[in-house]
Amino acid sequence: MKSSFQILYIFIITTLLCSCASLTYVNPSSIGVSDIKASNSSKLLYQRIKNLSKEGIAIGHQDATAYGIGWKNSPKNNFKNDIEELTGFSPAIYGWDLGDIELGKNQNLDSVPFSLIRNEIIKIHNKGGINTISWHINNPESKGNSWDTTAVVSSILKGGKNRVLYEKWVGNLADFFKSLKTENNESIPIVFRPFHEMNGGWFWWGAQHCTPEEYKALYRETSQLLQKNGVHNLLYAYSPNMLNNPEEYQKFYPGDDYVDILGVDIYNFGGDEQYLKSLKSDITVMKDFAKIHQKPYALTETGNTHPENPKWWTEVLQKGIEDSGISWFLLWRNARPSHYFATYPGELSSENFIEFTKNLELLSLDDIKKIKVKAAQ
Ligand code: BMA
Repeated sequence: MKSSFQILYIFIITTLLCSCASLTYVNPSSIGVSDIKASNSSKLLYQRIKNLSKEGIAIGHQDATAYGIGWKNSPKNNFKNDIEELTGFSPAIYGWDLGDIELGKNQNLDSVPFSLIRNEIIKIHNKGGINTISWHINNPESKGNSWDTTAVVSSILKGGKNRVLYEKWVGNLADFFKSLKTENNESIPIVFRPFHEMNGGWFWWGAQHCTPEEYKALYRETSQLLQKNGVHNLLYAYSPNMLNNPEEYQKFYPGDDYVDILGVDIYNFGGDEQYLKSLKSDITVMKDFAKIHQKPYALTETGNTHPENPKWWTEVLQKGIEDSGISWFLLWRNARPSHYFATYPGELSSENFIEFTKNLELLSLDDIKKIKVKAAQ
Protein backbone atom coordinates (compact mmCIF):
# COMPACT_ATOMS: atom_id res chain seq x y z
CA MET A 1 0.00 0.00 0.00
CA LYS A 2 1.20 3.52 -0.74
CA SER A 3 1.85 5.82 2.19
CA SER A 4 0.02 9.13 2.27
CA PHE A 5 3.37 10.82 1.45
CA GLN A 6 3.69 8.72 -1.70
CA ILE A 7 0.12 9.60 -2.71
CA LEU A 8 0.79 13.27 -2.12
CA TYR A 9 4.02 13.00 -4.14
CA ILE A 10 2.17 11.34 -7.09
CA PHE A 11 -0.56 13.98 -6.87
CA ILE A 12 1.97 16.85 -7.02
CA ILE A 13 3.88 15.32 -9.93
CA THR A 14 0.66 14.66 -11.89
CA THR A 15 -0.57 18.19 -11.28
CA LEU A 16 2.76 19.65 -12.41
CA LEU A 17 2.74 17.56 -15.57
CA CYS A 18 -0.86 18.48 -16.37
CA SER A 19 -0.29 22.20 -15.91
CA CYS A 20 2.20 22.37 -18.77
CA ALA A 21 0.81 19.75 -21.13
CA SER A 22 -2.57 18.60 -22.25
CA LEU A 23 -3.55 15.49 -24.13
CA THR A 24 -7.15 14.93 -25.15
CA TYR A 25 -8.57 11.92 -26.93
CA VAL A 26 -11.60 12.53 -29.12
CA ASN A 27 -13.52 10.57 -31.67
CA PRO A 28 -13.01 12.52 -34.94
CA SER A 29 -16.46 11.54 -36.18
CA SER A 30 -17.94 13.46 -33.24
CA ILE A 31 -16.28 16.70 -34.45
CA GLY A 32 -18.29 18.64 -37.01
CA VAL A 33 -16.47 21.00 -39.37
CA SER A 34 -17.70 22.74 -42.51
CA ASP A 35 -16.26 20.17 -44.94
CA ILE A 36 -18.22 17.00 -44.23
CA LYS A 37 -15.41 14.98 -45.79
CA ALA A 38 -12.69 16.75 -43.78
CA SER A 39 -9.66 14.64 -42.91
CA ASN A 40 -9.38 13.39 -39.35
CA SER A 41 -6.29 15.55 -38.90
CA SER A 42 -8.32 18.68 -39.79
CA LYS A 43 -10.94 17.75 -37.23
CA LEU A 44 -8.30 17.15 -34.59
CA LEU A 45 -6.74 20.51 -35.41
CA TYR A 46 -10.14 22.13 -34.95
CA GLN A 47 -10.44 20.61 -31.48
CA ARG A 48 -6.86 21.62 -30.72
CA ILE A 49 -7.58 25.24 -31.65
CA LYS A 50 -10.59 25.18 -29.33
CA ASN A 51 -8.45 23.76 -26.51
CA LEU A 52 -5.71 26.32 -27.13
CA SER A 53 -7.70 29.29 -25.99
CA LYS A 54 -8.17 27.72 -22.57
CA GLU A 55 -4.40 27.75 -22.07
CA GLY A 56 -3.50 31.18 -23.42
CA ILE A 57 -3.08 33.13 -26.65
CA ALA A 58 -0.88 31.65 -29.35
CA ILE A 59 1.52 34.02 -31.04
CA GLY A 60 1.63 34.06 -34.83
CA HIS A 61 3.71 35.71 -37.53
CA GLN A 62 3.28 35.96 -41.31
CA ASP A 63 6.13 34.53 -43.42
CA ALA A 64 8.07 34.11 -40.16
CA THR A 65 10.67 31.64 -41.40
CA ALA A 66 10.77 32.83 -45.03
CA TYR A 67 12.51 36.14 -44.33
CA GLY A 68 12.90 38.88 -41.78
CA ILE A 69 14.66 42.18 -41.46
CA GLY A 70 18.10 41.79 -43.03
CA TRP A 71 17.92 38.06 -43.82
CA LYS A 72 16.27 35.51 -46.08
CA ASN A 73 15.57 31.80 -45.67
CA SER A 74 18.59 29.72 -46.74
CA PRO A 75 20.18 26.46 -45.60
CA LYS A 76 22.27 28.61 -43.26
CA ASN A 77 19.12 30.26 -41.88
CA ASN A 78 17.21 27.06 -41.29
CA PHE A 79 14.09 27.93 -39.27
CA LYS A 80 15.43 31.38 -38.45
CA ASN A 81 12.71 33.88 -37.52
CA ASP A 82 12.80 37.42 -36.13
CA ILE A 83 10.72 36.58 -33.08
CA GLU A 84 12.99 33.73 -32.07
CA GLU A 85 16.09 35.83 -32.67
CA LEU A 86 14.72 38.34 -30.21
CA THR A 87 12.95 36.26 -27.58
CA GLY A 88 14.46 32.80 -27.79
CA PHE A 89 11.14 31.17 -28.68
CA SER A 90 9.43 30.60 -32.02
CA PRO A 91 5.87 31.56 -32.93
CA ALA A 92 3.12 28.95 -32.64
CA ILE A 93 1.11 30.06 -35.68
CA TYR A 94 2.63 30.59 -39.14
CA GLY A 95 0.88 32.63 -41.81
CA TRP A 96 1.52 32.20 -45.56
CA ASP A 97 0.02 33.73 -48.68
CA LEU A 98 -0.70 31.92 -51.93
CA GLY A 99 -1.34 34.95 -54.15
CA ASP A 100 -0.19 34.15 -57.74
CA ILE A 101 -0.48 30.37 -57.30
CA GLU A 102 -3.61 30.59 -59.45
CA LEU A 103 -1.44 31.77 -62.36
CA GLY A 104 0.80 28.72 -62.15
CA LYS A 105 3.78 30.83 -61.02
CA ASN A 106 6.65 29.42 -58.96
CA GLN A 107 6.62 32.18 -56.36
CA ASN A 108 3.98 34.26 -54.63
CA LEU A 109 3.29 37.97 -54.97
CA ASP A 110 5.98 38.72 -52.39
CA SER A 111 8.56 36.59 -54.25
CA VAL A 112 8.42 33.69 -51.79
CA PRO A 113 8.78 30.41 -53.75
CA PHE A 114 5.83 28.05 -53.30
CA SER A 115 8.27 25.17 -52.84
CA LEU A 116 9.73 27.03 -49.85
CA ILE A 117 6.25 27.65 -48.43
CA ARG A 118 5.43 23.94 -48.83
CA ASN A 119 8.65 22.86 -47.10
CA GLU A 120 8.16 25.29 -44.23
CA ILE A 121 4.55 24.19 -43.75
CA ILE A 122 5.64 20.55 -43.51
CA LYS A 123 8.45 21.45 -41.09
CA ILE A 124 6.14 23.53 -38.90
CA HIS A 125 3.49 20.83 -38.86
CA ASN A 126 6.09 18.26 -37.79
CA LYS A 127 7.22 20.60 -35.00
CA GLY A 128 3.64 20.88 -33.68
CA GLY A 129 2.93 24.37 -35.09
CA ILE A 130 -0.19 25.55 -36.92
CA ASN A 131 -0.24 26.95 -40.48
CA THR A 132 -2.76 29.45 -41.79
CA ILE A 133 -3.04 30.59 -45.40
CA SER A 134 -4.49 33.69 -47.02
CA TRP A 135 -4.89 34.22 -50.76
CA HIS A 136 -4.18 37.57 -52.39
CA ILE A 137 -5.68 36.29 -55.63
CA ASN A 138 -5.43 38.33 -58.84
CA ASN A 139 -8.46 39.84 -60.53
CA PRO A 140 -9.82 37.26 -63.04
CA GLU A 141 -11.43 39.98 -65.20
CA SER A 142 -8.64 42.56 -65.53
CA LYS A 143 -5.73 40.23 -64.65
CA GLY A 144 -4.59 42.97 -62.29
CA ASN A 145 -3.77 42.15 -58.68
CA SER A 146 -6.08 41.81 -55.63
CA TRP A 147 -6.19 45.58 -55.24
CA ASP A 148 -7.48 46.04 -58.81
CA THR A 149 -11.15 46.59 -58.06
CA THR A 150 -12.48 46.13 -61.62
CA ALA A 151 -15.94 44.51 -61.17
CA VAL A 152 -15.55 40.74 -61.37
CA VAL A 153 -17.30 38.76 -58.63
CA SER A 154 -20.58 38.04 -60.45
CA SER A 155 -18.61 36.91 -63.52
CA ILE A 156 -16.81 34.12 -61.67
CA LEU A 157 -19.88 32.73 -59.90
CA LYS A 158 -21.67 29.73 -61.45
CA GLY A 159 -22.72 30.58 -64.99
CA GLY A 160 -20.56 33.73 -65.18
CA LYS A 161 -18.35 34.57 -68.15
CA ASN A 162 -15.11 34.13 -66.19
CA ARG A 163 -16.22 30.91 -64.50
CA VAL A 164 -14.08 28.54 -66.54
CA LEU A 165 -10.98 30.58 -65.79
CA TYR A 166 -11.88 30.79 -62.09
CA GLU A 167 -12.32 27.03 -61.88
CA LYS A 168 -8.87 26.62 -63.40
CA TRP A 169 -7.41 29.03 -60.85
CA VAL A 170 -9.04 27.20 -57.95
CA GLY A 171 -7.70 23.97 -59.46
CA ASN A 172 -4.14 25.34 -59.19
CA LEU A 173 -4.80 26.33 -55.59
CA ALA A 174 -6.23 22.88 -54.88
CA ASP A 175 -3.10 21.19 -56.26
CA PHE A 176 -0.98 23.07 -53.73
CA PHE A 177 -3.24 22.12 -50.81
CA LYS A 178 -3.21 18.49 -51.89
CA SER A 179 0.60 18.52 -52.01
CA LEU A 180 0.85 19.25 -48.29
CA LYS A 181 1.67 15.81 -46.97
CA THR A 182 3.81 14.35 -44.22
CA GLU A 183 6.44 11.70 -44.85
CA ASN A 184 3.77 9.10 -44.10
CA ASN A 185 1.55 10.56 -46.79
CA GLU A 186 -0.91 12.05 -44.30
CA SER A 187 -2.45 15.35 -45.35
CA ILE A 188 -1.44 18.40 -43.31
CA PRO A 189 -4.35 20.45 -41.93
CA ILE A 190 -4.41 24.16 -42.73
CA VAL A 191 -6.52 27.11 -41.61
CA PHE A 192 -7.51 28.69 -44.95
CA ARG A 193 -8.64 32.31 -44.83
CA PRO A 194 -9.85 33.27 -48.31
CA PHE A 195 -11.31 36.63 -49.33
CA HIS A 196 -10.35 38.43 -46.13
CA GLU A 197 -11.20 42.05 -45.19
CA MET A 198 -14.30 41.97 -47.40
CA ASN A 199 -15.95 44.85 -45.51
CA GLY A 200 -13.19 47.17 -46.75
CA GLY A 201 -13.07 48.54 -50.27
CA TRP A 202 -9.46 47.78 -51.28
CA PHE A 203 -9.83 44.25 -52.69
CA TRP A 204 -11.94 43.28 -55.69
CA TRP A 205 -14.07 41.04 -53.44
CA GLY A 206 -14.66 43.92 -51.03
CA ALA A 207 -17.79 45.89 -50.20
CA GLN A 208 -18.67 48.40 -52.95
CA HIS A 209 -17.41 45.95 -55.59
CA CYS A 210 -19.99 43.21 -55.02
CA THR A 211 -23.11 42.69 -52.93
CA PRO A 212 -22.97 40.76 -49.64
CA GLU A 213 -24.95 37.97 -51.36
CA GLU A 214 -22.41 37.78 -54.18
CA TYR A 215 -19.59 37.71 -51.63
CA LYS A 216 -21.20 34.86 -49.71
CA ALA A 217 -21.75 32.94 -52.94
CA LEU A 218 -18.09 33.45 -53.86
CA TYR A 219 -16.91 32.10 -50.51
CA ARG A 220 -19.28 29.12 -50.60
CA GLU A 221 -18.63 28.22 -54.23
CA THR A 222 -14.86 28.40 -53.68
CA SER A 223 -15.11 25.99 -50.76
CA GLN A 224 -17.30 23.68 -52.87
CA LEU A 225 -14.84 23.84 -55.77
CA LEU A 226 -11.91 22.99 -53.51
CA GLN A 227 -13.81 20.01 -52.15
CA LYS A 228 -14.76 18.94 -55.67
CA ASN A 229 -11.03 19.00 -56.44
CA GLY A 230 -10.46 16.57 -53.56
CA VAL A 231 -9.20 19.08 -50.98
CA HIS A 232 -10.21 17.98 -47.50
CA ASN A 233 -7.41 19.29 -45.30
CA LEU A 234 -8.83 22.78 -44.68
CA LEU A 235 -10.53 24.56 -41.85
CA TYR A 236 -12.13 27.71 -43.23
CA ALA A 237 -11.67 31.08 -41.54
CA TYR A 238 -13.80 34.20 -42.05
CA SER A 239 -12.12 37.52 -41.31
CA PRO A 240 -13.58 40.96 -41.90
CA ASN A 241 -11.44 44.03 -41.34
CA MET A 242 -11.91 46.37 -38.35
CA LEU A 243 -15.68 46.92 -38.13
CA ASN A 244 -17.49 50.11 -39.05
CA ASN A 245 -20.44 48.94 -36.95
CA PRO A 246 -21.22 45.71 -35.03
CA GLU A 247 -23.81 44.54 -37.61
CA GLU A 248 -21.08 44.38 -40.22
CA TYR A 249 -19.62 41.24 -38.67
CA GLN A 250 -22.48 39.07 -39.86
CA LYS A 251 -23.26 41.02 -43.03
CA PHE A 252 -20.91 38.94 -45.20
CA TYR A 253 -20.92 35.73 -43.14
CA PRO A 254 -21.15 32.76 -45.53
CA GLY A 255 -22.84 30.61 -42.85
CA ASP A 256 -21.99 27.95 -40.30
CA ASP A 257 -21.85 25.29 -43.01
CA TYR A 258 -18.92 27.10 -44.63
CA VAL A 259 -16.93 28.62 -41.78
CA ASP A 260 -14.98 26.95 -38.98
CA ILE A 261 -12.98 29.75 -37.42
CA LEU A 262 -13.94 33.36 -36.87
CA GLY A 263 -11.46 36.15 -37.27
CA VAL A 264 -10.97 39.86 -37.57
CA ASP A 265 -8.06 41.90 -38.99
CA ILE A 266 -7.25 45.08 -37.07
CA TYR A 267 -4.36 47.50 -37.64
CA ASN A 268 -3.51 50.87 -36.14
CA PHE A 269 -3.55 52.82 -39.43
CA GLY A 270 -5.92 55.30 -37.77
CA GLY A 271 -3.78 55.75 -34.65
CA ASP A 272 -3.45 53.81 -31.40
CA GLU A 273 -6.47 55.24 -29.65
CA GLN A 274 -8.82 54.09 -32.37
CA TYR A 275 -6.93 50.78 -32.65
CA LEU A 276 -7.33 49.96 -28.97
CA LYS A 277 -10.99 50.89 -29.07
CA SER A 278 -11.53 48.67 -32.12
CA LEU A 279 -9.60 45.77 -30.62
CA LYS A 280 -11.83 45.82 -27.58
CA SER A 281 -15.15 46.37 -29.30
CA ASP A 282 -14.59 44.25 -32.42
CA ILE A 283 -13.20 41.29 -30.49
CA THR A 284 -16.24 41.51 -28.22
CA VAL A 285 -18.56 41.47 -31.26
CA MET A 286 -16.67 38.46 -32.65
CA LYS A 287 -16.66 36.72 -29.26
CA ASP A 288 -20.43 37.10 -28.88
CA PHE A 289 -20.90 35.83 -32.43
CA ALA A 290 -18.55 32.92 -31.66
CA LYS A 291 -20.54 31.98 -28.60
CA ILE A 292 -23.76 31.75 -30.60
CA HIS A 293 -22.11 29.88 -33.47
CA GLN A 294 -19.90 27.76 -31.18
CA LYS A 295 -16.66 28.48 -33.04
CA PRO A 296 -13.14 29.44 -32.01
CA TYR A 297 -12.00 32.96 -32.85
CA ALA A 298 -8.72 34.76 -33.47
CA LEU A 299 -7.15 38.10 -34.30
CA THR A 300 -6.26 36.91 -37.78
CA GLU A 301 -4.03 39.90 -38.70
CA THR A 302 -2.58 42.74 -36.72
CA GLY A 303 0.61 44.71 -36.26
CA ASN A 304 2.12 48.08 -35.60
CA THR A 305 1.92 50.28 -38.69
CA HIS A 306 3.32 53.34 -36.83
CA PRO A 307 6.34 52.00 -34.97
CA GLU A 308 6.93 55.16 -32.96
CA ASN A 309 5.91 54.14 -29.45
CA PRO A 310 8.67 52.05 -27.81
CA LYS A 311 6.10 50.67 -25.34
CA TRP A 312 3.48 49.82 -27.97
CA TRP A 313 3.23 46.13 -27.06
CA THR A 314 2.45 46.54 -23.37
CA GLU A 315 0.59 49.84 -23.63
CA VAL A 316 -1.51 49.10 -26.68
CA LEU A 317 -1.73 45.54 -28.01
CA GLN A 318 -1.63 43.92 -24.57
CA LYS A 319 -4.51 46.06 -23.32
CA GLY A 320 -6.53 45.17 -26.39
CA ILE A 321 -6.17 41.41 -26.22
CA GLU A 322 -5.74 40.43 -22.57
CA ASP A 323 -8.73 38.41 -21.36
CA SER A 324 -10.14 38.40 -24.89
CA GLY A 325 -10.33 34.61 -25.32
CA ILE A 326 -8.78 34.73 -28.80
CA SER A 327 -6.97 31.55 -29.84
CA TRP A 328 -4.18 33.51 -31.50
CA PHE A 329 -3.03 36.77 -33.01
CA LEU A 330 -1.08 36.86 -36.25
CA LEU A 331 1.45 39.68 -36.73
CA TRP A 332 1.82 40.59 -40.37
CA ARG A 333 5.08 40.27 -42.24
CA ASN A 334 8.51 41.77 -41.50
CA ALA A 335 9.29 42.64 -45.12
CA ARG A 336 11.79 45.48 -44.83
CA PRO A 337 12.63 48.35 -42.45
CA SER A 338 9.93 50.51 -44.08
CA HIS A 339 7.30 47.72 -44.09
CA TYR A 340 7.17 45.55 -40.98
CA PHE A 341 4.45 44.73 -38.49
CA ALA A 342 6.12 42.79 -35.68
CA THR A 343 9.52 43.62 -34.22
CA TYR A 344 13.09 42.33 -34.56
CA PRO A 345 16.35 42.55 -32.62
CA GLY A 346 17.41 46.16 -32.22
CA GLU A 347 14.03 47.58 -33.28
CA LEU A 348 12.63 50.47 -31.24
CA SER A 349 10.04 48.40 -29.36
CA SER A 350 11.96 45.11 -29.15
CA GLU A 351 12.66 45.22 -25.40
CA ASN A 352 9.05 46.04 -24.73
CA PHE A 353 7.97 43.11 -26.90
CA ILE A 354 9.90 40.79 -24.59
CA GLU A 355 8.10 42.31 -21.60
CA PHE A 356 4.75 41.89 -23.38
CA THR A 357 5.41 38.19 -23.97
CA LYS A 358 6.05 37.75 -20.25
CA ASN A 359 2.99 39.70 -19.13
CA LEU A 360 0.46 37.59 -21.01
CA GLU A 361 -0.14 33.85 -21.13
CA LEU A 362 1.32 33.71 -24.61
CA LEU A 363 1.77 30.36 -26.26
CA SER A 364 4.91 29.68 -28.28
CA LEU A 365 5.64 26.77 -30.59
CA ASP A 366 7.00 24.78 -27.64
CA ASP A 367 3.85 25.51 -25.64
CA ILE A 368 1.33 24.50 -28.30
CA LYS A 369 3.36 21.40 -29.15
CA LYS A 370 2.25 20.10 -25.77
CA ILE A 371 -1.42 20.76 -26.45
CA LYS A 372 -2.24 17.52 -28.18
CA VAL A 373 -5.49 16.10 -29.48
CA LYS A 374 -5.45 12.50 -30.65
CA ALA A 375 -8.05 10.25 -32.17
CA ALA A 376 -9.63 7.88 -29.67
CA GLN A 377 -9.09 4.29 -30.81
C1 BMA B 1 -0.01 43.28 -47.75
C2 BMA B 1 1.34 43.95 -47.90
C3 BMA B 1 1.82 43.67 -49.31
C4 BMA B 1 1.83 42.15 -49.56
C5 BMA B 1 0.50 41.51 -49.18
C6 BMA B 1 0.53 39.99 -49.25
O1 BMA B 1 -0.64 43.61 -46.60
O2 BMA B 1 2.25 43.45 -46.93
O3 BMA B 1 3.12 44.16 -49.46
O4 BMA B 1 2.09 41.90 -50.92
O5 BMA B 1 0.14 41.89 -47.88
O6 BMA B 1 1.48 39.46 -48.41
